[in-house]
Amino acid sequence: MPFFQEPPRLGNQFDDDPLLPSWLARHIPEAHHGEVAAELHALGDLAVEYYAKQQADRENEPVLTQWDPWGNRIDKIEVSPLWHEAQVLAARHGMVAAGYEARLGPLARTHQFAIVHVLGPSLDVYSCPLAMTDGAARTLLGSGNQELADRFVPLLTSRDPATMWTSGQWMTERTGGSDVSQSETVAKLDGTQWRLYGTKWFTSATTSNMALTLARPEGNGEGSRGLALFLVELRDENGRLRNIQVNRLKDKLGTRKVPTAELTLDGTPATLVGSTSDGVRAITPMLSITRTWNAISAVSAMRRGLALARDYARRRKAFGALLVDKPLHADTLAMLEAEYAGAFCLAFRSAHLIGLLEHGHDDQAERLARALVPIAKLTTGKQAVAVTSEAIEACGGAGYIEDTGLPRILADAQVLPIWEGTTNVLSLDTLRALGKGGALEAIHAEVEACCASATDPGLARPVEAARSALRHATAWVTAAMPHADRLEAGARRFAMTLGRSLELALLCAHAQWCADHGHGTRLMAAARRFALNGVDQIGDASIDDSRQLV
Ligand code: MFK
Repeated sequence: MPFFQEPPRLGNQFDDDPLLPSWLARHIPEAHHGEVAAELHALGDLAVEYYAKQQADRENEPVLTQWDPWGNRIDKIEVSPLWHEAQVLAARHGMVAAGYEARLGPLARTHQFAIVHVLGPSLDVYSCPLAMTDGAARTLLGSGNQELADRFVPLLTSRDPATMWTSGQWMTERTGGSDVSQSETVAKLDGTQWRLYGTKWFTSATTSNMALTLARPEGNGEGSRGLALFLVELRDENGRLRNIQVNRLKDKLGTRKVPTAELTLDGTPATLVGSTSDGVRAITPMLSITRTWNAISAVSAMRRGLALARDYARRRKAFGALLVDKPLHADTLAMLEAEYAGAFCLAFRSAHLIGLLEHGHDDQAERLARALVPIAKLTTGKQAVAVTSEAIEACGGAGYIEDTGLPRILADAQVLPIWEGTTNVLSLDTLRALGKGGALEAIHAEVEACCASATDPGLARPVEAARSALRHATAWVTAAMPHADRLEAGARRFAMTLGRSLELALLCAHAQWCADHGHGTRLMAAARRFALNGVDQIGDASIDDSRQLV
């Protein structure tokens, strides 16, 4: 009988998660914990079912038809069959709505992102329109425009697939996706109606019902202060795009199921959300929410890659033993599991903070959240690429073959450090957040509270690694502060060190809680391994060396 390798399989994606069940047991009040765990267990099975559908749907991608047979411009985008199902599942399971429901109070975000974490990786990056939908709802709620909030938020946060709307976020133009201050789209008043003219270069999920976008009202000055925030309803009552042309779909490395397009706006009717200026500031609630989605999606991508790599190691024999019993293979997977555990704690702590802020004002939580959101996004984005790359390598050559479905995990993860602010842009945003004052102190308080709670002697070394890396980062930033170039050049190493210190401290605290509450000592092992992977990345690289090298 010739040999055929069994493929890796997924188990229940809630029960098998090494972090999520204990995280929920720790944070969700007892009165609700049973029902939330049961809901997530059911979603854990659904994730397995949709993983199989994902494989079957692998080759379907969005198709743009620009013209009908009679020469009319129609610009119709047909998404993949799984995306149609994802839209129904997302509404039904509250992937956006759960974050806005009152039942769990400040833990609504923890509940919502637990759902996203379990189901998201099986839905072919449908998380993209959902993240922007969530961001749009939050932005409208905070905009002071009650009329728009009353009209659109119930649609964006609906659990009814027939009525739920999704929203896009159009910021990127040919002038750039990072420095949006140069945006060329102009807003003109036509009577009382604003109309937008310009090109949007990277509009993800162009099949959404509405979008929030930036444009410069005629006569406004240059720079980001001259931009204003607008809401666009994409289609009229007959389903026709409102003076919007879809020029082409983007040919991307990954996220190929997401219908990302280049658009021309040619008199597109739009509604002003707030004032006729300061649009970048007005859209920042959107950025905080989508960056949190990004961090959770990074963690989910790691989880999916590791679930498959772990299972494969239990099915694949080489050199006389199962891979899982080979010391080097086990060592490699352990390193990845530790990265996942740290990333999970930071992403879910950010989600928790957002929930706290949405349910009451707390200065300390606000300062901490302002810094943690970019730090979590940039740290987990990089980890997702590294971990998913290793996870497919752990499946050997099969990991490089498209119809195993494995390479897509890496290709999709590669977007996570790019969109929603690149690693460098977010490193600079971290400095911007710390510049507001009080944020670094809030990070210290967070790390210290976590470290102080981790009293088991088995955690002593990781606790010290977290504390000393944070001390080193603080000393570095204090010394670099007066030197603009030095500060900017080291911003990524600084932000990464903050991210890794936070991850390790949060992981130590959770590991201690698990050990004390009957959830085992696995996460203590994860904390010890994470510390070995390296926490402190501070180092004053020479700016002159950099100049010579580039
Ligand atoms: C699975 C996940 C799915 C996610 C799907 C999403 C798909 C969408 C695809 C995309 O659209 S990707 C492109 C997304 N683009 C970005 O994320 C923009 C990246 N660039 C930045 O974040 C820049 O830092 C920024 C555009 C904000 C810089 O703009 P400015 O105008 O040069 O910055 P400035 O003047 O410092 O900030 C203006 C105001 O906003 C200031 O407030 P004040 O006017 O009160 O002083 C800032 O403090 C504030 N601000 C900036 N960033 C903030 C912020 N406030 C809170 N949070 C922030 N992050």
